[in-house]
Amino acid sequence: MDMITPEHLIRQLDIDEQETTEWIDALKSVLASSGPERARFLLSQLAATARDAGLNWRDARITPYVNTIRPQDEPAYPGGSDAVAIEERLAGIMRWNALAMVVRANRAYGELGGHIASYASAADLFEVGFNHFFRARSADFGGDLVYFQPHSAPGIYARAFLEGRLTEDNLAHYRQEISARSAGIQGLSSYPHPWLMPDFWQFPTGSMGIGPISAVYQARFMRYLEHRGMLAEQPRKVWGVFGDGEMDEPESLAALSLASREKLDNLVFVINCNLQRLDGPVRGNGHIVDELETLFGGAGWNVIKLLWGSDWDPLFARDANGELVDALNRTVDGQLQTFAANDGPFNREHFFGQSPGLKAIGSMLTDDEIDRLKRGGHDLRKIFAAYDAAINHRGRPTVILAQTKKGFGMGTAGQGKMTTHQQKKLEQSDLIEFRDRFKLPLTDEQVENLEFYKPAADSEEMRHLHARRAALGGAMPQRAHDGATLPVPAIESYAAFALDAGMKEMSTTMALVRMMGGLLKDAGLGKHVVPIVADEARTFGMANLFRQVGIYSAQGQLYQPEDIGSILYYREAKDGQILEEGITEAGAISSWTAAATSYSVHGLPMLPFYIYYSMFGFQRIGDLIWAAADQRSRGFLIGATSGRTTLGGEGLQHQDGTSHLVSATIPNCLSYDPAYAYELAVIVDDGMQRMLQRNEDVFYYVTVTNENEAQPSMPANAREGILRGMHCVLPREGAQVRLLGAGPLLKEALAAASLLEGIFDVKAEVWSVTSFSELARDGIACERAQRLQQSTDKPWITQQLEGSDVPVIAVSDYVRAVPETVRAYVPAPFVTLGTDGFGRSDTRAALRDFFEVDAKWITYTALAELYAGTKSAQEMRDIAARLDIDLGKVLSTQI
Ligand SMILES: Cc1ncc(C[n+]2csc(CCOP(=O)(O)OP(=O)(O)O)c2C)c(N)n1
Repeated sequence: MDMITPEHLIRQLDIDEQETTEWIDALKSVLASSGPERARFLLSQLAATARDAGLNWRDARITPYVNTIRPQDEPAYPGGSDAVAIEERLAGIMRWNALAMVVRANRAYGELGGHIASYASAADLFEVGFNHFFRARSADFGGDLVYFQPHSAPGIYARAFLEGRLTEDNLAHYRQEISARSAGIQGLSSYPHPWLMPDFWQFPTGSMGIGPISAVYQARFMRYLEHRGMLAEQPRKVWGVFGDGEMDEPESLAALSLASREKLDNLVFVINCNLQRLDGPVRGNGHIVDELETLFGGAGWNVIKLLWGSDWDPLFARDANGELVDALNRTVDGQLQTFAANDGPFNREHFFGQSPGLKAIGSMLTDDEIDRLKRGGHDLRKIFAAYDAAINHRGRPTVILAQTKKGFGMGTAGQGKMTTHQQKKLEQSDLIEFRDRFKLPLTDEQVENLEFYKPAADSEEMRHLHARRAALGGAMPQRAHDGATLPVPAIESYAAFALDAGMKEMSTTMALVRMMGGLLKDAGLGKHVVPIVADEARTFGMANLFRQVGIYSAQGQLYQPEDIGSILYYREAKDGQILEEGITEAGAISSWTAAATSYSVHGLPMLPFYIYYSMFGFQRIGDLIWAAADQRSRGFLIGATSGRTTLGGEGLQHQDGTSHLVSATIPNCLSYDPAYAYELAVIVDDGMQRMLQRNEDVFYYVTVTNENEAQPSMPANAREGILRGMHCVLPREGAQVRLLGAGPLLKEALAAASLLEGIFDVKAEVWSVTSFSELARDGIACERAQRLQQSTDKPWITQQLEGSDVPVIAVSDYVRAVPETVRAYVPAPFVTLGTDGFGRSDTRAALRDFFEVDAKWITYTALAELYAGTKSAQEMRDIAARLDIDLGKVLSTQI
């Protein structure tokens, strides 16, 4: 049987059928006599001839709406028909338990939500994976990595229940993590969340698009580790099972060409094409499968269409003149959904009734058989064939476009219904129909009570289930955290220059890059450091690292770089250490997450530093950072060229005044805005201690700037204050005002102290605030402990500032909301200055005046606070005049 015949598509346009037949016969005969290689050669010669003749012909990149793998090319199913039958029964049981879990939870608490229809469509895709392909990590094999379609989570729990990894109690606490915990039970999280189920889920996928891009970069990072000799080269795979609707997310498609460029044949995507998303069809008026075939194929992937089950094979065999294939090509997805939602007689009338030829094909089947005609993604043999082809394909990643029915088996209650995604409750009659459909040995009463079903331990199903997982190395998903540590070098070994800077001029970016250079040279830690950039290495002064450790490239360097003669030449190497991702922050953060979770995913701790334009971090890719947090990432995010006034010249889109506001909302992210190189050194040292030695699931966001500063040496006893959020850099006995400066604006606060003392004879004390968010967290924790436990501990900021009620003025290069977070813990009058409003391009001096955060404005603000109610308006205008500031100027937020 020859299903993929282009004749079907072009017949209507054919003006000379005999000529066409001759050409096709010629190709067939070459194929038969000389094989596919020769046939391919001839086709490419024809294409070249067409091009030369200016025909402007291109392959449409869409094949007919049929399976890619021909029946005669399907491998035998391991275990034969018995295995298929057992696994079908198992899939039915999983479906039931998943459904019961969701319906039960919602019977009890209507607000809990959950999904039945997605897993109902994906169950067979998962089961073939679990029974034959997904290999667990073991002592001598790193294991496959699987990204699970998020709202299929109930099905994955259902399997873990049968495997004995989860109990009925767990299942009964689906989506009830909090009440479960108070009963001493592990509740089941809504979607895959490593934070909430740290022994179970590896990858958070709940936010659409995160899974696909992460899976690509995960596969790439695995290669990186192998090419650098840090992981043994093993035939491990990264599998990603995603929804067809999810493929509309920009992130889902963002890294397709990277995957083929890097020849990631360790990557398999399975797209569950149930043709529906939440509200309705994914492409009601077209074919999502065709669209994805074009996109993936165009990006260089191996595309396998898995559209129809084995029971269609005889129908195609009868389709001598291609009417059936034509009809499938013509039937848009919205209509296919309608066919899924209706029964045999409807399908006979409206699909097979389209023409006499189709009618004849339909007459081979009873109404019931038509009703049960399977889509490819529900046929274990076809799925096995597709997966087998995928894992054996070399040189390219593979995507399997698996057509399924959303709500498969939910009958009139849900299968193919527009509303099926949201369905969480089923009538008793629907439940009975479901039981019968999947031949579940449950009484009506058990169905009514939504009892979970587990076959006896010695049943064929359970023995098969356990034997298959044992053969594949154990249970999945499983998240490991075996507590491996890395040696943290002594701070002096890489940061002595910063601790003992002696007023040498340098920017904090420069200091960071120098520290990283030192860490890269460390004998123990060095090779675990992963510098990551998205095409800004030169901006951050990292070009020296190109030569030192090389830029990772799977192909090495196939060209002589233009700058080969220079010391800092652009060096790509197969064992290069820098991940130079090009202009994709989404890609770079995905690489960072892969490296930052390697301690768990590969049992190999790494220390990634992703250095980027700070404005293009939390604002641009905040959701990917949130997912990294959920995944318990450990590493450094370095927001370079940070601040709204420090990055002079770049203007509105580039200047960052908000990232610290966002980063503060991530519970396991510690954010710092250091002013000095020695502060940075202490933060990097502490971060490494906590993440690499103490195995804490935290990560760091540190902003650095490109403003050169005279860097002081580290004062004695400053470490604790630096880490807790503030320390005093200019003590003043009898201070009349306290100035808190953060990051680059500490310099302005110090200059203000000079102005205050020099011009106005006012004594000012100056503090460096390294982290408003850490001060605020500490404040919240202390305040709560005072309220709940009658604790007498005071927040760090209160301890530092108490004993005096002279005004406190805080300034940072971020919006005022950042310093405002500590207001409640400041035991004195408190004024905040910040950079609210849109950025502008101009000099730093002009910007700081514009945002009212420079030394003059800090001075004026301090005096206004100090003299409140004691000086006249004219006296204040005189002060402003002495400072050369314009009190009538327009506010930055108003223009
Ligand atoms: C970024 C993001 N936007 C929206 C959602 C809400 N959402 C959850 S599932 C879903 C539909 C998924 O459709 P599809 O990918 O086709 O999967 P199916 O359930 O049909 O298998 C949506 C919109 C989400 N989880 N993440």
